[in-house]
Amino acid sequence: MNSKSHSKWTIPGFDAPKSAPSPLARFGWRPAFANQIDPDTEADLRPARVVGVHRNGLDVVGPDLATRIPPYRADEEDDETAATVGDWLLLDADATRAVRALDRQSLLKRRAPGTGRQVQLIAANVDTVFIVTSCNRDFNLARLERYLALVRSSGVLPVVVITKADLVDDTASYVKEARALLPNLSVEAVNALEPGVADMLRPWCGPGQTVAFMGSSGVGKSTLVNTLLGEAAVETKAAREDDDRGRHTTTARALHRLAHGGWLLDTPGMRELQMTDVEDGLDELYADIEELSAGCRFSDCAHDQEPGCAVTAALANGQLDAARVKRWKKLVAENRFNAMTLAERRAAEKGFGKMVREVQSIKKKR
Ligand SMILES: Nc1nc2c(ncn2[C@@H]2O[C@H](COP(=O)(O)OP(=O)(O)OP(=O)(O)O)[C@@H](O)[C@H]2O)c(=O)[nH]1
Ligand SMILES: [Mg+2]
Ligand SMILES: [Zn+2]
Repeated sequence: MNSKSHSKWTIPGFDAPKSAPSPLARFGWRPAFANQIDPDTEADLRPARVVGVHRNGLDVVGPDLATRIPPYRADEEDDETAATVGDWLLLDADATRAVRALDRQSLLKRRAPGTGRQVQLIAANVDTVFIVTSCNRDFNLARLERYLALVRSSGVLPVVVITKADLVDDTASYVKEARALLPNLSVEAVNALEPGVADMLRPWCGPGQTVAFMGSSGVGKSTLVNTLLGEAAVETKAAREDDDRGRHTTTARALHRLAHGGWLLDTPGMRELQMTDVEDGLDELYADIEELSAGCRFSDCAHDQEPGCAVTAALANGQLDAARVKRWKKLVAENRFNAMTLAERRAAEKGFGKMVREVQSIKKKR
């Protein structure tokens, strides 16, 4: 975009200097959104960000704007086009309804729980995900890898936040294990109830930044949100209930605004995180294994009993960890299975029965 067309922009604050965030930038607005607006026909439309999704409407905010508008979906046939938390919409001049949605910078989604193949949208335009787990029962490398694959496949920065550090003698082993999952992964062990946690997590929560919290029920996502906000803005579980016990306390996703300009997205705990469309994340998480497997004698090697298998060789000489290779196989198989159409699954059941049975046995175990 050249500077001439820049001068046509009527979006408030678009040309504001970088040092002082513009009114829109405080809501997470970026040049990539501004660039999508046609200055000739859309200059009167009002950008607004979705901060809450309800059955009968969307809560949207923007500079001098906070209102509820009817639900919006660009394509009735396509679930992914339904407006979700974090989306940017262009509203009519009166801010009564959405005219269109702007292309997303990132989209977090999962396969909807149950047997259907629908996708469930988690959030859009998120910069960082705090993958929250706790030092007690919830801590599980396989689960962390699931979240990491999902987050990295969306091109979002993951940060692992291990809560309830105050309940164990030493957090070092948890931090070390989590850090080993992905190169350069940031991992913080915290007491989510301790106000000092805000300083540790502030680097990701600056003005205009959007952070989503994901993790099992009871790990302390809402507790962290309250501590960062400095007030009991959202309900948390009664103190005596432990991880994964009883019902979820948070039941809806909502964006909360920090006084200094960041946005926090609290989400309900997830019981099941089914992988779909996560190849990119898996390639990153298991880059070393994928690279090795390129050296297997057979291109369709299952890394099981095949002769000339580079993965089996690396397991034998201690270069690879057996538990991690097992997790890799499971996630790759699950992702592949979930990507199939019904017809492909039927064909697969005949032709590649083994893989399908493997996936089904994984599902039963969870
Ligand atoms: N001691 C201690 N307790 C914590 C910590 N973090 C959370 N808790 C407690 O754990 C319980 C669950 O916390 P929540 O914040 O409600 O958990 P959540 O992840 O939001 O759960 P859902 O909304 O059900 O998904 C609450 O009683 C918190 O007070 C921590 O770091 N230390
Ligand atoms: Mg909660
Ligand atoms: Zn192999």
